Amino acid sequence: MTKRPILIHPDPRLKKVCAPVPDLSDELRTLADDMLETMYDAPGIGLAAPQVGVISRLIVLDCQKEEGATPRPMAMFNPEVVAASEELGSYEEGCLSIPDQYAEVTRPSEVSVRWIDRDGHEHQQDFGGLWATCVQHEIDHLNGKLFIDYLKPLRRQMITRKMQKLKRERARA
Ligand code: K1U
Ligand code: ZN
Repeated sequence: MTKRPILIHPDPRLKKVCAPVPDLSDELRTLADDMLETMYDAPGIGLAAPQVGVISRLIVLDCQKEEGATPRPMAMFNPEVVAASEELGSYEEGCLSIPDQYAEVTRPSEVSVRWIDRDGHEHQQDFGGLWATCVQHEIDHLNGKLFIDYLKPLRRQMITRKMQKLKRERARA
């Protein structure tokens, strides 16, 4: 497994609507493994393919963040929210493409998600709590949407400027 560099906002690849994965291949399974390695190393609880520069509908997640909990890595190809609760919940979200910036985002508290696993089998499962928040955040990435797109324009602009500065500093280092 290989760790891949994570793109930092603003980057045009993070704004693209990703293409569905037509057929599973060893190349895509390797990408999923690399993304899990990259996510655990960051550390994070989710990662979407565009964050590593691949414009395909693939996400990985593992929201078992308590110490000592058994890891539950998931890779979802072509994930879709097929139902969402009317009840909403707020969570202070972060993003590995927007380091050290956090903001409250309100989303459906529970979602039912359909996806294809690494063996090509279709699944549908209901998610609540942090898993529901994270899977929606990751599917948003596949549609070119970042959590800062839910914020007021001024706050979004301030965060974007901070990220531009961070990228300039990293390029100089
Ligand atoms: O998509 C990403 O950029 C990953 C992001 C996922 C996410 C976090 C919070 C709410 C919704 C989605 C992250 O993993 S940010 C890092 C993070 O939240 C975390 C890191 C270590 C331990 C626990 C959480
Ligand atoms: Zn993110």
